[in-house]
Amino acid sequence: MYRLFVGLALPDDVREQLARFNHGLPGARWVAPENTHLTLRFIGDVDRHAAADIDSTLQGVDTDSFDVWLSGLGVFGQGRKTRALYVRAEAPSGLTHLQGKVESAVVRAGQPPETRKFSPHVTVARFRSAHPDRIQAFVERNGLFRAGPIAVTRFVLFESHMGKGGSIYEELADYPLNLTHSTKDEAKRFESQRPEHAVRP
Ligand code: 2AM
Repeated sequence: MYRLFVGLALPDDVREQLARFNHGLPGARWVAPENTHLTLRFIGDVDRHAAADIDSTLQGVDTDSFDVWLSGLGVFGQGRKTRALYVRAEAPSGLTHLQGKVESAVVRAGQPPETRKFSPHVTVARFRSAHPDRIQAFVERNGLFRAGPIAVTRFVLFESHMGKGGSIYEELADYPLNLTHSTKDEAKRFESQRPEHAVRP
């Protein structure tokens, strides 16, 4: 079985910027810099045939590249039940458009539709038992965090491997977006960081 999700990889410099958060909040389990990503669609466990079908419909996604910005912090859950700390992602329209296309492709491959609303974010920490006041203070202290523009010129089918030290995400396949003028130069920089070992399911 493959535990899959579709998302955006982040350039190394943005991962480094996010890594600067990784202290000063007791009880937080920080996401390792190499694992930070933006989830477009969580799929879950599927067999090899379903994974190949998903790969095939994702290859048919035809849409333009765009820029995304990271801006400010937020949390999922409330009070002692706060589950995650994230950085908000913003893109005028490109991100929602791509997410819609990915959703249709995944459903066309036979997966059940997503019922939750898309809220673009990059998770930076998770909590087992949260200290709400400390988290609130941390969010306020780092509220001015900004990164971008980040050129989104491809999206990725990730496999999640669950281990003792937390999950590790492997790129199984990636899918190029049509390059637009504003993202062309950024794309070259991002392309040079792309792993060479991405393998189709
Ligand atoms: P996140 O984007 O908020 O961190 C791989 O597990 C990715 O899929 C994670 O980034 C995770 O959340 C996202 N995801 C969404 N729904 C999930 C679910 N039901 N179980 C596990 N991960 C999920």
